[in-house]
Parts: sequence; structure tokens; C-alpha cells
Amino acid sequence: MTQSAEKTDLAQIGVVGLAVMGSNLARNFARNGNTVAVYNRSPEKTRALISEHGDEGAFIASETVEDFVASLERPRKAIIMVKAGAATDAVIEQLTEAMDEGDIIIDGGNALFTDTIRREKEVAAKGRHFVGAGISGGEVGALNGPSIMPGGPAESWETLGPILESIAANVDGTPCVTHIGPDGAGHFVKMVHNGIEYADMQVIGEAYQLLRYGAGMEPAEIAEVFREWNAGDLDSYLIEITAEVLAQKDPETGAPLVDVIVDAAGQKGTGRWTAINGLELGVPITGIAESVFARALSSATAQRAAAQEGQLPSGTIAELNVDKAEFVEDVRRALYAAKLIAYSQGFDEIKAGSEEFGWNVDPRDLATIWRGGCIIRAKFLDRIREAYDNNADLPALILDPYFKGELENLIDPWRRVVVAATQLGLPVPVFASSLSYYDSLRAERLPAALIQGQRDFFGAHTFKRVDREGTFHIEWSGDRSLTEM
Ligand code: NBP
Repeated sequence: MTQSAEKTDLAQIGVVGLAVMGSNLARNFARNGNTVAVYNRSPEKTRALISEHGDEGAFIASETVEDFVASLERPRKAIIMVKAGAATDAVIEQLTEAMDEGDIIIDGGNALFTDTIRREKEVAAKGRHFVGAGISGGEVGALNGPSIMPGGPAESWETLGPILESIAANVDGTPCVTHIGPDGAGHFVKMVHNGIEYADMQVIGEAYQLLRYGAGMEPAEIAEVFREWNAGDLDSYLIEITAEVLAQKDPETGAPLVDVIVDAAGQKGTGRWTAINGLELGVPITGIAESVFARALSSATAQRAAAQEGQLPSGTIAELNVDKAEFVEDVRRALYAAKLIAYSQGFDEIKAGSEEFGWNVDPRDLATIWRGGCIIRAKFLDRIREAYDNNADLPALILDPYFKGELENLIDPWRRVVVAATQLGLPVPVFASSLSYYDSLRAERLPAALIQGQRDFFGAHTFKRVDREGTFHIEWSGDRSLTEM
């Protein structure tokens, strides 16, 4: 065991797993006055952290799990930042073995919330506490202040809260961390956060595509447009970095960087989990699901190459026939509208998950802790918080009076943009599907009545009537009389 700086004999917190996220988180703890115990399976990473950053605060470095656990003050608190999946299970087992009753194991990786529920049960059965904590903000956030979404027992939050608050991002004096709810609630909410992030990135991408290939603007010019947008309602980290990426030139060729990057988007799985969970809970998270599909389609390289060889007819492709400045403003509004739908749907999924698993998640907490540190941080979240402050039981975020008012100003441009995109032959999966979702939600009658008729025809699945209670069936293959079941 080596001590890089003297503060107390024991550490207030420990970090296991010192790749990019873990070492930055450990440095953040140390820089904020905590003594941090650090351990990594391969000692090289531990040694590198201490030699490069040991002077940033008080670290206690260990090369065995036993020494690491012995260097923690009680109740011991250790955050695991290793690869999600089997590696996390292996480390949990080692820590559970080495720790004592009442100690707290925190998984800060991107775990699937159902794994977290399972792990909490297993760890609790051995008398230790287990906290699944979603951490957002990437490597920079981990170092300078992430948004943290801890689940697990409320009792653990009492001990953990102050130490997590010491490293979280802070907006207007409020730390971007709070106890989300029991067992898997923290990782569930982090999963939906990432799903919303996918949708937010996709709608920005669709806006870029329209300005680039619809309005014929160059990346540097579009970067300026995004900079302007970032000064208004769309003010957010993702809009800010979009302007940076679009303004960037390729250091090798001098071409716009965006033109030399292969247009196949990667994914690590949290967006897919959010979409799968939306399907399981029966919550229409169309914006998130379409964003996951859009990434998958972008990566279907062989299919796309075959389709580009002129095999699929385009139909008549129109030229943009409106003033460029007006089109840019319409696109801004369409982006805002589609983003609003994605957030509204994401909050619907959180509400449904919270009810399904009995977590009691408060949407106001999320709108508060997502304002800083995380990837979807945005000015807009203040409005979301106000919406839930005014009515914690909003049936849907877009039904809040402020957002309803915004939609009055957005709906016509949004329709115009979807029409223009269709005529220009440009894909806008989230702009368009969000508009259909919106129109479905406000429709007085949906074709679901016809679907019920079809289901009754081929499967005797029965239907309800609009004019009286009961369950009914038509004798389709007989005299077509009505039977009350
Ligand atoms: P990685 O996900 O790349 O994991 C590498 C770490 O896992 C190393 O410390 C490695 O130790 C350790 N590890 C592995 Br692999 N197998 C192990 C085992 N069986 N026992 C013990 N340790 C093992 O690190 P990361 O990118 O820093 O991410 C850490 C966690 O944070 C992940 O769950 C990730 O999903 C999550 N996360 C990442 C980001 C991000 O922006 N990167 C953001 C938010 C959350 P070794 O050095 O001995 O191989």
C-alpha cells in the first residue's frame, strides 16, 4: 500500500477500476478534499495515476483488493468503474468477500438496471449495501463534475450523499446528484437519459442534413447557425459541441472534418436498452427508438452501398423553394419540437418504469440534476423542472401550459419542414415520426377501431363499443350478428 499524500489514515471513498472514467473520478474526489483509495486489477494503471496525478490530493494506492478494502474508513464506500457486465460481477464478488456488514459497494458503470436489481439482492443477502449509480458526463464530466444518479437503499444515501455532492456538477448552488429511488432506479434513469441523448443527437443530425443538403449550406456556415441557436431556447451542451464539430477542419486535408468522417454511427447499447424497455412497458418512445434505428441503418454499409447504386427509385426530387433564412428558422423550430417530444416520451418511460418497479422517482429531481454535468444538459431543463413543479402529475410533459404555448409556435414550421424533407428526398426519421406521434396523441379517432375490427374478424378477439359497456363480437363467418360476450 502506498500513500501519495497524507491527510487521514483512512480513505473516505475508494475507486476500483482506473481506466479513463475511474481515474478521472478518483482525481475529482481527491481534488475536492477527500482521501481516495484506488485500486486497479493491473497495477500499472494505479501506478500511472499516482505518478501523473498523485499531487492533486490525498490518494491511498493499493495493489490487492484486501489492502484496498483495509484502507477505507467505515462504513466502507467503494465505487466500481470497470467494464460493464462480467467484470462488474467479478469485482462485486471480490469486494463483498473482503468487506463487512454495512459497507457500501457502488457500481458507477453503465449497468443494465435489471442486473442492478439482481446484484442489489445478492449483495444485500450478504449484509452489504449495493448502490447502482448512473454517472453521466463522459471523461470530462467524471473529472470536473458529472451528473450522478444513485439508486439503492435510502440508508446508503445518508452516508454517500455528501461525498457524491462534493464531486458532482453544480448549477445555481444545487449539486447535480440526488437519491433517485431503490435498487435499479438510478441505472434505469441513466439508461433513459442516454436514450434521450440518442434522440437529441439524431434531431440535431436531421437539422444539419436539411441545412446541408436541402439548403445547400457549407459546414462552417451551419456551425454559425448552431452557435446562434445555442444563444436561444436550444441552448445546450449538444448544440454547443455540434457547432465545434461542424467548424472543425480535417488537420490532414483541410476539408470539413464532418466530410471525412465515415457516416456510420456507433452505439454501446444504452439507447437500445431504452428502446427495448419502452416496448416492454408499452410506452411509445418513438423518438428514441427511431434514433437507435437510424444509427443501425447508418451502419448497414452493404445494404446502403447496394441501394446507392441507383437501384431504388427516388421519385421526383424537388428543389428548396423557400427563402433560406426562413427555412433555417423553420428547421430550428422543427428541431425544438422533435426534441420536446423525445424528452416528453423519455419522462413517460421513467414514469412507467417507476410505477412498474415501485421506485417513486420524482421527475423534478431529474430535471434538476440533468441541468449540469451530463451530456443532455440544457437550459430547457429549467422549463421541464418548472413544468413538474407546477404539476407533478402532468399526463405528458407537452401538456404543460408553457410547452403547449411553445408548440403553438412550433407546429406549423414543423409540418412545413417534414413536408419539405419529403419533397427533397431527405431522411428525417425523428422529425417525421415525432410529428405522427403528436398528431396521434391529439387525434379524436385513431384507426385502432379498425384494427380491433380486424382482430375480431380473424381471431374473435372481441371489441368494446363507444355507446355502452361490455365486450362484443360479430359472427363474421355466420350471420354477422352482434354477440355480447
Ligand atoms: P472500460 O469500460 O474500458 O473498462 C476498463 C476497466 O475495467 C479497467 O480498469 C480494467 O482493468 C477493468 N476490468 C476489466 Br475490462 N475486467 C476486469 C475484471 N475482470 N476485474 C477487474 N477489473 C476489470 O473503462 P471506462 O471507459 O473507464 O468505463 C468504466 C465504466 O464507466 C463502464 O461501465 C462504462 O460503461 C462506464 N461509463 C463510461 C463512460 C465513458 O464516457 N467512457 C461514461 C459513463 C459511464 P485492467 O486495467 O486490469 O484491464
